[in-house]
Amino acid sequence: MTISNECDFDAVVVGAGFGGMYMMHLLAQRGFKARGIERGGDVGGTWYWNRYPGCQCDVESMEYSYQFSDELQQKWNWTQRYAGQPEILRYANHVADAFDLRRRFTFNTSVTAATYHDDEKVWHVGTDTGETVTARFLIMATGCLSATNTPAFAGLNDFAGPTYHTGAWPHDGVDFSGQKVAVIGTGSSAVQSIPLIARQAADLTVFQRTAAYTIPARNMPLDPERAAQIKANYKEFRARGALSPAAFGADYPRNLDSVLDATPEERERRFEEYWQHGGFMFLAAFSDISLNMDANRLAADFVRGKIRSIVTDPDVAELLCPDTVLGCKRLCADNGYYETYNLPHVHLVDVSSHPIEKLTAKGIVTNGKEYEFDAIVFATGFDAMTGSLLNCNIVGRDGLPLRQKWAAGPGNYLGLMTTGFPNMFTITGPGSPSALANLITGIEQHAEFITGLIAWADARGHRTVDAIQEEEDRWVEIVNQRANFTLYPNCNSWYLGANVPGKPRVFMPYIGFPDYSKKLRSVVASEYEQLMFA
Ligand code: N01
Repeated sequence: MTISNECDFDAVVVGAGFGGMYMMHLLAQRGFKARGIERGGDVGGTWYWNRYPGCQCDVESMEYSYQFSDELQQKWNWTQRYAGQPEILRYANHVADAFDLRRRFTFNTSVTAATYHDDEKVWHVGTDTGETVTARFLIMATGCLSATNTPAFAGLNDFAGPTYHTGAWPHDGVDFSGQKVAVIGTGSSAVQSIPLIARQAADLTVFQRTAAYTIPARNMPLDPERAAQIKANYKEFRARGALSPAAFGADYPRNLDSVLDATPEERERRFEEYWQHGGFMFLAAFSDISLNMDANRLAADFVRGKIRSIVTDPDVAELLCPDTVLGCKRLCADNGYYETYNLPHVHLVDVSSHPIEKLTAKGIVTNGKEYEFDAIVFATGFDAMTGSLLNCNIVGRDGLPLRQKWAAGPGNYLGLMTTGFPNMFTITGPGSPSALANLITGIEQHAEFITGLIAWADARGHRTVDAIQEEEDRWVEIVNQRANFTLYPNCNSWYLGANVPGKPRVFMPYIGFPDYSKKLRSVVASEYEQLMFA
């Protein structure tokens, strides 16, 4: 590599999660001089921050792991079908040690500004420690779900007891024994943590605005024989995974038939089979659950039937039955979520028609009633996909802030580059399969694409690479057309930015990992003719 020495580094990588770590590994391997900056105290990203009880990955361990090193994937032994947060964090640390990555990052340091200087063709990256470093390339590996979202409730700071956000959980854990606890929210983080918080707390009240669909995860110790079988043909297993719509579920059949063509008996039998299998694959029981409203309603009816059969109080069961499109908000996977509401000390408060009015010193007020608590848990999610990028105050060519460019929604070519921000890349950015696919597979794909592109440009003496506005606009259109072909736009999900007041409503992830991969391969094969070099 020959990148100039006019700046401190060839590249700055922001984030030391799975994206930043692999990016750093590839840059180092190619001899690029790179510096990593990470807000947390160590590697792990999502798995460093989300330490709430019950936190586990909804993608099976044998698939939610790096594949770039066969030695790594052969040597590492997962213990569970779905790994929990502590095991995944151990894995991240193992990778950091095995590839000597930790020393390449500066921890406990946040990027506060990143400004492109067109005259030098260099990024100036400022941090909260007062340092500024310069680099030719800026690689944002800040994650899709990193910027926590706490609603601006009136009296937010008035509550006298401790408050916790699932996405920024204390490292030493929290002991809720003997306490009256509130959980606000019923998304994935709440669904995973509520059964465990209920085991500890003396009294637990869940504030639900939208009921979630959750399928039992059916987590269990990983069968060593199955692990050995996969390892014996790991490459083929990974290749099958990459051909799946969301880059996981390599060995599970995807049915091509319609729910609407099945007899009621066959429908029930198939739904039951997938319910028993557990987790996300429920959506693959028939081909049209995520595409056709009538098909979706039948699948949703099946899940509502399950809720009514599990939850003994019929009023609570009705409140827990979602009336939204199944899978439109991200499907959850649980370990005893609905069963938890059968416990006498667990209560459900519906805040759909009577929103939370305010927090007080003692607790939470809704519908004119004050509920008193010792502790409050915000399981209120994230400013997804764009929040962590915008928080870095990125300014591109001609002084254009990214926040201004994305005021009407994130324009991003391939989810990797945004016009006017030369030499800046977003790993699993908006416009890529990102959170609608196996994130580690998407991360590897992006890090390899970026490294290849930088090396290609460098070898030809190009100093900058930028996206082309027309290509970017067309790409945003494609991403939204693909979403409109499905039922995804039919709810207020974070995929659409609809969970954060004032955020533009634009569908952000690209649906369909195999088509996306094909597109990236064609861009490489055309020698990046859709990009602009200078
Ligand atoms: O956040 P969410 P999350 N008043 O946005 C409610 C990933 N993840 O942290 O639906 C009352 O899903 C909100 O209500 P509503 C995964 O991709 C992965 O649970 O907006 N309630 C909702 O119920 C997931 O999708 C794993 O009406 C309010 C909840 O808060 C993503 O992270 C595990 C409110 C937020 O749910 C986010 O999940 C966990 C208000 N003002 C998470 N504002 C893995 O398995 C918000 N809510 C890897």
